[in-house]
Amino acid sequence: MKTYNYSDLTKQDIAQLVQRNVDPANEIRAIVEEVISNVQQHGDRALYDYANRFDMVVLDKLYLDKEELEEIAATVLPEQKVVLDIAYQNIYKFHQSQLKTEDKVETTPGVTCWRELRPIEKVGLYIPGGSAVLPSTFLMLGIPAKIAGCHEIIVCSPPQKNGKVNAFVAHVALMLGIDRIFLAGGSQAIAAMAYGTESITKVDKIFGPGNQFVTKAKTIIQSTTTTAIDMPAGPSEVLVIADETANPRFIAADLLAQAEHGIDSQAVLVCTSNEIAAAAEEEVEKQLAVLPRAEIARHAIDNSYIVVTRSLGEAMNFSNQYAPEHLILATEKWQEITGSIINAGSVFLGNLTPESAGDYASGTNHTLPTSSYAKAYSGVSVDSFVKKITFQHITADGLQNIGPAVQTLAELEGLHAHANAVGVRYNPS
Ligand code: HSO
Ligand code: ZN
Repeated sequence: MKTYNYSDLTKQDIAQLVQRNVDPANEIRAIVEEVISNVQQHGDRALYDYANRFDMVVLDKLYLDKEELEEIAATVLPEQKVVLDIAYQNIYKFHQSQLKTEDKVETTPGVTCWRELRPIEKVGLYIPGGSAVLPSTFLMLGIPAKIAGCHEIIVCSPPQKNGKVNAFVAHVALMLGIDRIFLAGGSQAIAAMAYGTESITKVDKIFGPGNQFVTKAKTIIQSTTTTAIDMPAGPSEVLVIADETANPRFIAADLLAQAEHGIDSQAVLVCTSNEIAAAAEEEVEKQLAVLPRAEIARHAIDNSYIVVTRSLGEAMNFSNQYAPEHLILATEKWQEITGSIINAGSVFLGNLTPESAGDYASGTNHTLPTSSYAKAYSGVSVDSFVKKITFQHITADGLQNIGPAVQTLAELEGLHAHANAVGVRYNPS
């Protein structure tokens, strides 16, 4: 892995190092736009055609119903169901705690303001089905949607060559009480959920990761329709901050866990110790050699790097500029530095907390902001599936108390009708 000394890096060097996922040529936009317009015009017909063209399957129906899902899920083994249940329970427990009723606030005597949650009525979940099928992602999106109380949950996943979905995906649907999965993948699935087709309802918000076509489609429909998206997603990434108390074997394993996701994943090590950095690099080679997805991980590692710093403070400085999706603090001194984290999607503390735990079963969500979007976005949570509506109530006393200020402010803006809407209420008769 390329290794840099933090103290040798200029501002521009750092800006370049932390930059990722740029798409200057915007190459795939034209292709995706064509798919979107095709789905918009031809609805279901276009989805059948794309299943044929892209997924190599002739579908006679665009969805799988409950009975079919049960049949597909029948091959899931009891011990696999047990671990899916453990993940489900922990994710449920953690996300349930996010549903909080806020206090009512009397800002002035007689003037009360508060916020109440309401679910987003119709949500669309995209469950990828590419090189690694991720039923865990279905749990991460489906559980908060259920807790939020969304009325309609549309699920799209690309059909396999047999016209079905993976057995674990079918099983998770049943765990969530979702009894229909639409067999649509790629940008066509996003278009279908954003515009609606004969069989797929147009949704208010679309969630879920996907390849660059899916991501491009999400960013396009976000500005061309009234459908919102969870976040702009890019390739997955991890940044490990390590010091002399870290274990090089653990560091390497964490870097590779990220690297095996895709050839464009990034795994960055920021380390205060030259020895630990060198040992971790050696370990990466050792562990990489025996990984089933070594080829993918190798590409990602080639696209990754190490930064050696003089202190944990410098390391955190770099990390805050990188704004990683996942941040691992591989140090016994993690408690001393968590306060200085400014930008990160999800943080893993100490030497015994692997990112994999959060990917699957500890309870936190793994749908997180990548490509430095952690500077402004949070990961998916129950909040992502609700709106927070403000309410206010004013009594007769409250109107006397707040009214004159409102009237004067309205008049100084030259908006007399606004002032009048207060004035007429002083004497209701
Ligand atoms: N690390 C991925 C999530 C995932 N890992 C799913 C395994 N399965 C993005 O946060
Ligand atoms: Zn992962």
